[in-house]
Amino acid sequence: MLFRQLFDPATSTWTYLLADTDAREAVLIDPVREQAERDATILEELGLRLVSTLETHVHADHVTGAWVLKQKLGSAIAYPATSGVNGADRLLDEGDVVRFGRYALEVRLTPGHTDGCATYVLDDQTKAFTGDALLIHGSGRTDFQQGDARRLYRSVRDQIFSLPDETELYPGHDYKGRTVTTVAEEKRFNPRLGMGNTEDQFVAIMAKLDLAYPRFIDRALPANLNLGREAGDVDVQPAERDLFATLPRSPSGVLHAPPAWVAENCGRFRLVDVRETYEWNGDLGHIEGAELVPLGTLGQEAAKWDPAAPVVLVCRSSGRSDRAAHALERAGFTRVASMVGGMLAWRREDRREACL
Ligand SMILES: N[C@@H](CCC(=O)N[C@@H](CS)C(=O)NCC(=O)O)C(=O)O
Ligand SMILES: [Fe+2]
Repeated sequence: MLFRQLFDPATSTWTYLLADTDAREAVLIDPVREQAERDATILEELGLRLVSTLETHVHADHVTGAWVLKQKLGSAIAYPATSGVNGADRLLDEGDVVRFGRYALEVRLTPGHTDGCATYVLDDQTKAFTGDALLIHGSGRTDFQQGDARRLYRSVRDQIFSLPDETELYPGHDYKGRTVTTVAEEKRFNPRLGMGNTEDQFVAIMAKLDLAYPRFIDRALPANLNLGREAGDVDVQPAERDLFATLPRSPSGVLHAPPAWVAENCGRFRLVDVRETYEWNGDLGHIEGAELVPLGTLGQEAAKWDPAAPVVLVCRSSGRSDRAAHALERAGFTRVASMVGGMLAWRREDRREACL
């Protein structure tokens, strides 16, 4: 599994990128709006499709990048069901599972910092993303957003400390440059929630914190309740988003473009037919506007093309075009799809569109 820990220095926020590099599916936990461009670039460079963003809670200190990333990449927006937000694509409840390729995150609700907090646990329990329920040797504050120290104590004890001692815990923030901790370390050394402290002791500690009001709360709360969409933001129509972002991956990891999608979006990509000349001129014919580049010569030809420009590959039944798509991705092309079913499907659907 690919795993990247990303930082927003202005708010000391951690964002986590997790991906299956075979299926090329990724999720981002707690993206930051000001870092959306950085995150999109990393995803593009690694050839990953962002399936979903996940929020651990409605943040008070920064605006989520969820809405901006959805506009750019077509990713779904997931929030805890208890968070009270409007319009999320998915509301996550206790025990729900968010899949990316062959991996998955399990949802554990951990209210207390806010009443709508969740912790995301990787399916093999080697990692858990605690948001602000548990910080490294600390905890999220409980003095606003329906915060409740007693609930937080029970959430951490029941839902996080019940994980194996070796489970790595990744927090929503760290203000001292630390990156990761484990269940065992927090049980021993967390001065608020560990060290044998009772619920009453924790409540007393939290009541005395007297923290300053977060700097950006007045901007962050309304924006985050609205998925990170702010005044003046305009929703982009799906057709104007990156065209390839919404295509599904085949089991072998190639983007699959249905013939109807190809017909609808003609002119927005280079259409390359990788069959042999006799097939191009044969019974199935070819799509007007496609270029003939037999598979054996594709490497040589493609070296002359811009690897950032989108390409759709076609053959008879999509066996060769799938292989060609893999080859182009290995050669650094970032937007490559194979027309699923090939010319057989195109003819079966009786398509006559030119692709110019
Ligand atoms: N100084 C920061 C404080 C941010 C803050 O209050 N963070 C929350 C998480 S959203 C928290 O629980 N902090 C715990 C702590 O500072 O111990 C700001 O103004 O943004
Ligand atoms: Fe928070």
